Amino acid sequence: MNQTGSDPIRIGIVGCGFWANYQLAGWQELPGVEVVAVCDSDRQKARAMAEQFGIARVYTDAEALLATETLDVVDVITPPATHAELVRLAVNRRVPVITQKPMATDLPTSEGIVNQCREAGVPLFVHENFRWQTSIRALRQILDSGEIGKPFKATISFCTGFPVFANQPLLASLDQLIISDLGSHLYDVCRFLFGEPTLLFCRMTRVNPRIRGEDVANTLIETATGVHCYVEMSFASVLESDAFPQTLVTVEAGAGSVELRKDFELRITTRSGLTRSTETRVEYARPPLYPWAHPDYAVVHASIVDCNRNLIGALRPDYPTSNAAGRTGTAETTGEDNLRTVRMVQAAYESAATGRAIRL
Ligand code: 89V
Repeated sequence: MNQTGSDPIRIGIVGCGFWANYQLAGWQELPGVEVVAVCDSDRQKARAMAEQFGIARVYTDAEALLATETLDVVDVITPPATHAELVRLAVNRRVPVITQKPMATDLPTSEGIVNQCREAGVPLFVHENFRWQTSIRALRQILDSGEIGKPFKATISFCTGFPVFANQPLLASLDQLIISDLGSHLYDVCRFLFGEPTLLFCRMTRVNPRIRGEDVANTLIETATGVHCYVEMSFASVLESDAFPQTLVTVEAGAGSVELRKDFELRITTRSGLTRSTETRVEYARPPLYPWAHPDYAVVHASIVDCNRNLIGALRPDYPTSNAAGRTGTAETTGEDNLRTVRMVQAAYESAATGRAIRL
């Protein structure tokens, strides 16, 4: 028993790379959650991480981890191409599973993963954390309040020159890069803010000659609610003011607008009384600053905690969640839900290849 009044939630981690350090620290922020074992094919890496975080047991084989440990959930933090096989192993042992985004490298594999879990009755979640950023939640609250009216157009922007390949060298070797890695997040934010897409048109290019995939993509999305949302992303930008790793958003609506700017500034503009003039209110939606967060990624790392809390709430409906963590007992980013985001990623590549708009 623990301070949440029930048995600890036992987690096993597969993959001990750069991102796993923050995922593990994020789990350790949550009461009643215990990471009991870590696994990596590189024993040195697994040992180092276990030592750093005080984890009791180390494995080099995911099958052995699943066979030996009694787990409430296995958290898969490995490259996307390995997810399908690791989910299969978890399903064989009937252990609920979380994968990082993207769920897999293509839509058919993602559908296979979701179908397999559905048929076996094994819960599947995708760790999609951008929608859990404090500023994105605050923006959604403003939209839900109705204060600025019904949105009709928006821009979601993530353009940076930050050396992403220094910490995540695998990204430089991917045939499909920015739409898969970052577009997964941004399209999911588009769905979270404006609902499901109906039409999507995308252009992409590669600017950096030292990488394999595309590092720039521009997408125009129409949603069922009638919003035209322009999603721009770049790892090749040279800008006076680089907001990495913040997502900047502008929403225009019938009765006003809201801008999420650098440094988590929210500017809400509405009409003032009966005159045609406008007034702007400024708020700040800063993320919690965890001591373990990498200073360059603080906003993204903070959202790991709320995303994890939401996923645990679905496994243990009595788990204490804060308001920010959404409804207890319901995970927002289930495998089923995330398939809609994966379809957008696939549609973007199809649109970029054919020059056509894709209906969803
Ligand atoms: O959060 C992420 O998925 C990172 C980055 C911000 C570089 O896209 O890979």
